[in-house]
Amino acid sequence: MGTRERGMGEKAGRIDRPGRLSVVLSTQPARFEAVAFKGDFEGNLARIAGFGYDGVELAVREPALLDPEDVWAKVTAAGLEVPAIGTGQAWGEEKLSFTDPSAHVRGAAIARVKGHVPLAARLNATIIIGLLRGIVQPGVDRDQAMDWLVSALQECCDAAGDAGVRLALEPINRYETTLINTASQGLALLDAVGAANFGLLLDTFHMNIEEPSITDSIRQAGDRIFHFHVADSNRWHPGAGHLDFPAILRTLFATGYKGYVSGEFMPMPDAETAALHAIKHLHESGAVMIDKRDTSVASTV
Ligand code: LER
Ligand code: MN
Repeated sequence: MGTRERGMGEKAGRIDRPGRLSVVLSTQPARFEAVAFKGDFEGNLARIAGFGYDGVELAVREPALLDPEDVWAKVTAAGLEVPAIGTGQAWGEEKLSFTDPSAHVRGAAIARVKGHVPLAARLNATIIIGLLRGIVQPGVDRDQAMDWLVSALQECCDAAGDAGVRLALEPINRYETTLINTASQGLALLDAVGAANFGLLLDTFHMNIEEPSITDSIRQAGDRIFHFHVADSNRWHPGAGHLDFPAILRTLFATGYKGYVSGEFMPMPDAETAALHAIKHLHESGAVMIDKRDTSVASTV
């Protein structure tokens, strides 16, 4: 295993680790509890790089408040990459969604996702469609909600595709949404939308609740996995619960997945301990080593 060439912000003694790892960082204060890092953007970038992560997944409520060049410069100065941008705060804080009965709200949700495209293009990041898809609201027919969802996603995929940006739909457990809880429902939605730049984000926390077998569902999703979230069964860091991360990561990398493994877990017992334990446990779980220069698999632990 050789050391990797890194750009600005390289830290002495930094060595290969399993896959490329990122952790979620909110660009502004947020209520969502499974984000270990919030506020003090540059300070958190430095801390996260110092823990040994390769990247940060940014949780962004309103991209219009950010300058893509400024974000890119700060992330790059810290020696980090941004594999993905989360959009769910627009639902959590503003209740924007693709499936709201109000055409005005649906339009605002679509505009918000399109607003993420310049930032995602600058950062070479995938745009995550999580809770922004919404729920089947009272008085709305499920087929109607699905029609709104499919056409909103087609419009967003078109806009993102023009800029070379990908979107990833995240199946989310039944306690948070009534629309798309499982990987197979996600795959059916991908087929309905029919866009090459549209894939899945699988999250081990949600999968543990909804999938009969996490590894079978990873295999089923295969090369349509665009991004991957890790938290343990209790939504603490990997290693704090009962999920089998060696089997999960082995299966994920066997699909040919070369993207980031991104930590979305609660800051328990605190953010630093969680971030450090996550790296250690994922390493001990025997993931594959990925060479950042060409993103090909370099060796297997
Ligand atoms: C977002 O990635 C997620 O996993 C959801 O649980 C957000 O509530
Ligand atoms: Mn997630």
